[in-house]
Amino acid sequence: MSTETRTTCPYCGVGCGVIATVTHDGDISVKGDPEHPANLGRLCSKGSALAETIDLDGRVLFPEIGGQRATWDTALDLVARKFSEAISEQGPDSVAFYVSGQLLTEDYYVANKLMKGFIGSGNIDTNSRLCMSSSVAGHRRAFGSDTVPGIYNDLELAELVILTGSNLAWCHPVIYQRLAAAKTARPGMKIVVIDPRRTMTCDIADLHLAIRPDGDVALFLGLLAHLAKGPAIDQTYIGAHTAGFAEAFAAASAVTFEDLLDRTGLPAMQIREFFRLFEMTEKTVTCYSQGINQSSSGTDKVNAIINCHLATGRIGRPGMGPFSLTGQPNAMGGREVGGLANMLAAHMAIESTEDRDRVQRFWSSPTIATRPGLKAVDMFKAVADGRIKALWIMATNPVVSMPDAHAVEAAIRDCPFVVVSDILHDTDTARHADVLLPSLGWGEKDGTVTNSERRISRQRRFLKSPGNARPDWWQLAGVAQRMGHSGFDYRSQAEIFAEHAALSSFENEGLRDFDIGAHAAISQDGYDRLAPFQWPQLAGKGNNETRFFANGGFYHADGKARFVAVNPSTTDRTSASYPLTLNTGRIRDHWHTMTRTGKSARLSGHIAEPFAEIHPRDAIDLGIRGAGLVELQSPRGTAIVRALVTERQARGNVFVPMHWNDQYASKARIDALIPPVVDPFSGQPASKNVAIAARPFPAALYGFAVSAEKPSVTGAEYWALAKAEGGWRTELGFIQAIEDWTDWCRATFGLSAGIEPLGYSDGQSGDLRLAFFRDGRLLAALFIARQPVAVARNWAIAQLSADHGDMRRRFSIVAGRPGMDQPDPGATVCSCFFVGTNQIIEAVRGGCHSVKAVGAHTNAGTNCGSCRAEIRGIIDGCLAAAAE
Ligand SMILES: Nc1nc2c(c(=O)[nH]1)N[C@H]1C(S)=C(S)[C@@H](COP(=O)(O)OP(=O)(O)OC[C@H]3O[C@@H](n4cnc5c(=O)[nH]c(N)nc54)[C@H](O)[C@@H]3O)O[C@H]1N2
Ligand SMILES: Nc1nc2c(c(=O)[nH]1)N[C@H]1C(S)=C(S)[C@@H](COP(=O)(O)OP(=O)(O)OC[C@H]3O[C@@H](n4cnc5c(=O)[nH]c(N)nc54)[C@H](O)[C@@H]3O)O[C@H]1N2
Ligand code: SF4
Ligand SMILES: [Mo]
Repeated sequence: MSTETRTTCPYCGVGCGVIATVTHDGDISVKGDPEHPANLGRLCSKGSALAETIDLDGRVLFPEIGGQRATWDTALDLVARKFSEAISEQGPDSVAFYVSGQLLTEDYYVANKLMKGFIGSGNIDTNSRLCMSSSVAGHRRAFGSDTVPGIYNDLELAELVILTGSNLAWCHPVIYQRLAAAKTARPGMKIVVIDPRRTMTCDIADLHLAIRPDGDVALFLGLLAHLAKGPAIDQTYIGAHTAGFAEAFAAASAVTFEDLLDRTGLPAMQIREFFRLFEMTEKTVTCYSQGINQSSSGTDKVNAIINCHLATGRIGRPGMGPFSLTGQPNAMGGREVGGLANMLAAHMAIESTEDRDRVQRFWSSPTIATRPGLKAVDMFKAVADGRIKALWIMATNPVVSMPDAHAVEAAIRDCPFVVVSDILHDTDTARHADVLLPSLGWGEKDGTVTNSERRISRQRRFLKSPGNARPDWWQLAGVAQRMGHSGFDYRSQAEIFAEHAALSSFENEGLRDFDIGAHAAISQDGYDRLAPFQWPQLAGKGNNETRFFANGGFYHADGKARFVAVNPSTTDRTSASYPLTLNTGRIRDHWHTMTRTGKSARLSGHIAEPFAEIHPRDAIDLGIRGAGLVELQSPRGTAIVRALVTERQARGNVFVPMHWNDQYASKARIDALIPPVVDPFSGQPASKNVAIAARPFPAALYGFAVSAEKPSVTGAEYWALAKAEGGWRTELGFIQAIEDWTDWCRATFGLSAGIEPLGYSDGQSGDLRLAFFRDGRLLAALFIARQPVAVARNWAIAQLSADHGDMRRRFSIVAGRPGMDQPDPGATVCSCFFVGTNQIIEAVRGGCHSVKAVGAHTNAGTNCGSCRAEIRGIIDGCLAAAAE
């Protein structure tokens, strides 16, 4: 007997449908929902590993005040009292909420309602500020509303898909797979990737433009000027549905071709080829994500792209349009409820007296925020300088993810009253909470999310609530009621959703794009059965047209779109002291600050430590060796990570993932290096273009360890740990040798004094190996060397689960060059079937020259498919090497 629950993946904005199966003895498995329109059964590596990330290890299960367990009543009373006191003493703007695109719509709705309608401040901002706010600002400038015109199917229908500032293969893997499948079916389809790095997404690209950081505005201005002179310009559309073309064209024409070459750093041939493709292909979709949004010119980049689509009338028709790929599972839902400091609710504007009046009447609220609140970066500045007295952080980890992370951490630490609602007990942010509230996580909570194509899907619970954890909306409503506010006596998520839907259609009359009035009277039963649907869905209208703007109908007062005359900005921030440009972003198998994906050995095996991608020639200039450690420095902070020397990287650029934090590494919180530079329109931080310096980290000794218990490392300047099958793996770097390695191991790996190690040490080479056993099991093994340790990692990890009753086996761990005589699978490529690089190379050498053949031989890439691009890369690499 088992039960199946249809729900939605809690990770990226693709919004895949998931079927979770719980057997009678509690085993949980997940698979893609074949009926969900976003994924039609597919899942990526992260989605496939969901069942491994929902254990209760590390969870916060009871409210805590000052680190001590408390009841909900005491905790919520205290929160309500502290917020009320601050408001009565210093006014409503002395409190703030910092929330998240990972909240469900119902949670988000209640948070926004409480802050804007009842506390009466605009001080609710969200990590979407760091994520989508430039797109929101760009949409509002162009369309008069925050509308994503297209749908996923447009990518499949298009003849040209441009991916700019998007690593689709790793960040929206299921859309990538849909696109790759469409291209296989219609090989004539062209794909252009615009990214300073050669990412895995380039695997399906016909053209990769390795653009100079922030060269995008110039490129799309150049494109507009080019289009205006050729056959693709659509004067009819421009005349009927837009305003401001002449000014935009003048701004675009001001960029000379020389200037364009200089600002983009691209060869003239490539630029011409790109312009020609765009000009000749009516069915063009331009997708963009953080390489566009996270920039000091992010909003201008968005408008430069939209300008080109408006000028050609290629918007809102099948296979055409600008397409903002949203990051978080509910980035869009947050925008719909107005969760950003400069929005109101249901896509209404905080600046509009009419809108404010309408929302206040709908809520019957005592007050309403009269002006936008503080945007994330300014909000934390206000926390730092004491203007904010009480702060509630919910479902986000700003000590890791905010720019100027050290300053943000200090601000949170020193703030008089901080509430953190999270699912985990130990995060870099939660450790500073005065009140820590246990939230329900994915699988335990109920609600809705909206994906990148405006599709609203249910997340459904299939697990019991652990400990005393409660939904985020329940926590907010409890505090609201204790503060004396009416209008928060919700009994269920369904009631909140119904209210949200009713507000969306309240006095709407087609004035606002976001309208889901069809669900305004939804019952509990209807909510339980709610199938994924796209908005708008008006009352009494059934399913509507799911694209916007093919025939105009924009949301500016005159119904016309606006061209925006943007200027190319100069964004080379490097200097003699900080000569390199730091770019940051994501890897395939980790999610943000790793609180969930870090729990999965499978996902952690893909890339197990923080790294910096550096071009080989820069590495030579800097004296940095591949696999050595590198220290990165900006005026704000430093980080130590592994050097990954690769030609995929452009010269002068360094890429570091955003994921690692103090729970998993000694010093890899990369946001500590990022200054709080923001886009002037959206307030979104420029996390991808930061001047830094790099130098080799002077490690005297390197180490690698596997252990059954989670290590607690001291004495190593560099450490990075990752979950591994049967325990943990740890990479180490020491400036000085440890005096007594046996004692160090005991303290680090929690070994009792009675356990004596098996050891080997070579004074001359500096190699040292220690292994500790109990009852035929390996408890911990440490490998130390003067060079980066050459132990086969997956072999060493496998020893944690192997039987070591036999002494000879035990000796094999410390003898010779461990693992070198055994086949080492190499770094994990396919995390579904645990297939490593070396196994794939072996298969290629054995004659498998296609991804399919490798899959048939090793299983790699045959489940979720997220690694297919990497497999192809390995095949190409092997074949190229063989041809040399
Ligand atoms: N595996 C995984 N997937 C995720 C997430 C995750 O944490 N892990 N997070 C989700 C979230 S919240 C988000 S917002 C999305 C983000 O998804 P993406 O935006 O696709 O991811 P990033 O890696 O942040 O950045 C994309 C690319 O922008 C490039 N870039 C940097 N500077 C420039 C520039 O000036 N111009 C151009 N054209 N490109 C540039 C970078 O080199 C990088 O390859 O991913 C979502 N999906
Ligand atoms: N340098 C650099 N910095 C970046 C970026 C970048 O590309 N470069 N990207 C930015 C972007 S686009 C984003 S979206 C942010 C993401 O950054 P964050 O939002 O800080 O990252 P997460 O790890 O997703 O944080 C989510 C937190 O919520 C907790 N959580 C999970 N489920 C629940 C729940 O149901 N309820 C509650 N209350 N808590 C829950 C998790 O344990 C975790 O602590 O980072 C931004 N920062
Ligand atoms: S693409 Fe992957 S992470 Fe994104 S929603 Fe689908 S399964 Fe989840
Ligand atoms: Mo994001």
